[in-house]
Amino acid sequence: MKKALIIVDVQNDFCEGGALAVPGANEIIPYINLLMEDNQYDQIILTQDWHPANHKSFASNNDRKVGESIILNGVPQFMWPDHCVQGTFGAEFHKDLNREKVTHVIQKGKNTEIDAYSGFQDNNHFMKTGLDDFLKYNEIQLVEIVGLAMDYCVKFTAMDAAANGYVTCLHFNGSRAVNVKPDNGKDAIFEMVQKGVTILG
Ligand code: VGL
Ligand code: ZN
Repeated sequence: MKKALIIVDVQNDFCEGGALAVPGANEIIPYINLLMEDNQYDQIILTQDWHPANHKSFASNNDRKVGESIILNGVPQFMWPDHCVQGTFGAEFHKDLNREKVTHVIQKGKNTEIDAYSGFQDNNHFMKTGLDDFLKYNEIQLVEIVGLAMDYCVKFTAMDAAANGYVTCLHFNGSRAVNVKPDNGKDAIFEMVQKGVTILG
């Protein structure tokens, strides 16, 4: 059985000191590096949040405050601080993440009009990113998922992986939630389990 590790959005803006810092984010980096050292994966894929500066998920581009919600092209959209702007330091992968064994990178959130939490597709399910095609082409049957943030991009990537027919496991210890509301991380676990994702310790 061929296995892939999907490392979601381990970028400076989601790490300590970043524009959208996820509590405890830096702690998962050594854990992820150890997983990769095991040489058990046929593919190691990074996803990268990669927004144009005028992206509509940014509060600043909608005359809104961070934390508000709007309807953007028919889909609820949380208003985020500016983050992961293409070509900036904040969008770069954290320097401590070992990228030697990475085989593929998927950039997402490039369309100004719609956000993309999942590594597989836009939030309006309009455009696929190429991740599913890549996994199918490489005959991957099982995916393990780690990264940031467990209640947004990790959750939607894991649920889409399960929906697309992959045996899907989330490494709880390799993920951290942003917890805009205190229970979001815990709720995300329940949602993922309901959608067929296995949680590993
Ligand atoms: C993410 C909020 C906005 C994530 C990306 O990587 O979880 N969250 N953009
Ligand atoms: Zn984003």
